[in-house]
Amino acid sequence: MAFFITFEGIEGCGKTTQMEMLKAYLEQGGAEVLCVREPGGTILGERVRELLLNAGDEEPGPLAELFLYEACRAQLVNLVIKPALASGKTVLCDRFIDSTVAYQGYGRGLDVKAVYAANELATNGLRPDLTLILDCAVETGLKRAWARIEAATDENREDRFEKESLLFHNRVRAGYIEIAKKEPERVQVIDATVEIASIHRAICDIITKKVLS
Ligand code: Z5A
Repeated sequence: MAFFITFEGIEGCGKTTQMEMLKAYLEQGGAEVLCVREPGGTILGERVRELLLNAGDEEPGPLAELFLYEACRAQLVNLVIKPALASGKTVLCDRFIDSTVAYQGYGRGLDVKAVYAANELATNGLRPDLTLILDCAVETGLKRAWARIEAATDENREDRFEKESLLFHNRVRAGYIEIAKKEPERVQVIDATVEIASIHRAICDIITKKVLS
């Protein structure tokens, strides 16, 4: 059955690790699964990703940043996510609309209602069936994220957000908690401070109840 699941949280919370583990779990059960990431997943999206995460001399301002994320999203939804869902695949997405609310709304301070409206426009109303927010302290996430960045090659550092202040990251984390409070039916918060295998088990339990039952 086609199902759309998104993974969210601050940097280094473990989204990508958990998405790959869930993909393997679902495939063992016979599902056809497609994993995508934002920003990215299309030719346009991957090019814009470079601008967004490794901006060089001219950083986009908050509004320009918002529209760049939404442009990537519109392209990904139309070219990849909708066709995959229509063909019966389960789609797992590493970040989606809630990242924009948390980062550009709560983090950068753009009007949160305007961010919701921009999301609606870019997705043409497509919403995830389930969103998993992996929650951990900002210090924990950044420590993990920096370890990944230090291991990357220079041209692929993607460290613009990690360089933001702890205050910024704490606003983003608080934004995610607000999102979860507003939409408890869609959004589940998961403790991301424990071992990778325990988080995977918690996610599989949620999937069994919400998706496979
Ligand atoms: N952004 C935005 O502002 N607005 C938007 O609308 C969108 C995005 C869509 C790109 O995200 C950036 O774009 C992002 C927000 C912004 N900010 N940044 N940077 P990204 O997803 O590409 O980048 P990220 O969030 O920084 O990804 P990440 O650092 O790769 O984090 P992750 O995917 O959550 O974690 P991971 O790769 O699975 O794990 C990181 C490391 O921690 C790795 O070595 C793991 O082995 C380790 N790990 C994972 N889980 C654990 C546990 N439980 N214990 C110990 N170690 C662990």
